[in-house]
Amino acid sequence: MAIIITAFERSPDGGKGLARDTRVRWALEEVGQPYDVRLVSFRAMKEPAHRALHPFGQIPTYEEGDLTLFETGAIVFHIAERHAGLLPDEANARARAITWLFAALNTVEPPILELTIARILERDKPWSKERLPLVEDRIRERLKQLSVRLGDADWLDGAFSVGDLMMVSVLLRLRASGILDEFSNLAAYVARGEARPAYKRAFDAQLAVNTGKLPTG
Ligand SMILES: N[C@@H](CCC(=O)N[C@@H](CS)C(=O)NCC(=O)O)C(=O)O
Repeated sequence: MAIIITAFERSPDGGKGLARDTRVRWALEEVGQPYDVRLVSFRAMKEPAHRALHPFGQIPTYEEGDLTLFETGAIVFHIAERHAGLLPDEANARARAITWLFAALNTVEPPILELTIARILERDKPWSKERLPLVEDRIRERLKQLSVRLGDADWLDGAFSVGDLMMVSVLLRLRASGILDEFSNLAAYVARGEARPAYKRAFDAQLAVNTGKLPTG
């Protein structure tokens, strides 16, 4: 069954791979599933045809036959469940990998998103300068805890899993802030994720879209 995902026609990051279609592309590359991409403009994302796929008018979406999904956590989990390569076979190890997937999205990503909001959307507010260090410190606190848990391991729980894929994707959004580099084991962890051939293929595919070349599938 052909898989179709949606992505920005032009990503606001200009192709740095921070738009969330990259995580879905990465998961599909890890499990060796080909996919097509439908590019959508900001305007089209808010129109009824796209909202029928994604109630919040966002990307990415995932279509496979009569199945339509939104939310990268759900999409990546679906891919990991259906295809070998992102979840361990052993039941408890599998449950732990899924725990890291949730931890990435529910515990680590929220303060990182707050930083984006504080830096971009709230930049002009009179209280912005006071709020920014508070948000940054909340991220540091989370990263410190994650850094302790990772220690000198390559991945969060044994072999690379869907939990690492999501955690690396979430942490990547921090690189420009410099905060990631304050935690050398986490910076190395993210670099290990980026060095995976599947990540490189996913990154190159979104870069091609955003630099005006034809999308790759
Ligand atoms: N929680 C959602 C977030 C989706 C999301 O924020 N997508 C962004 C692109 S990375 C988007 O479509 N932004 C445009 C908008 O919200 O109007 C997920 O993980 O899929």
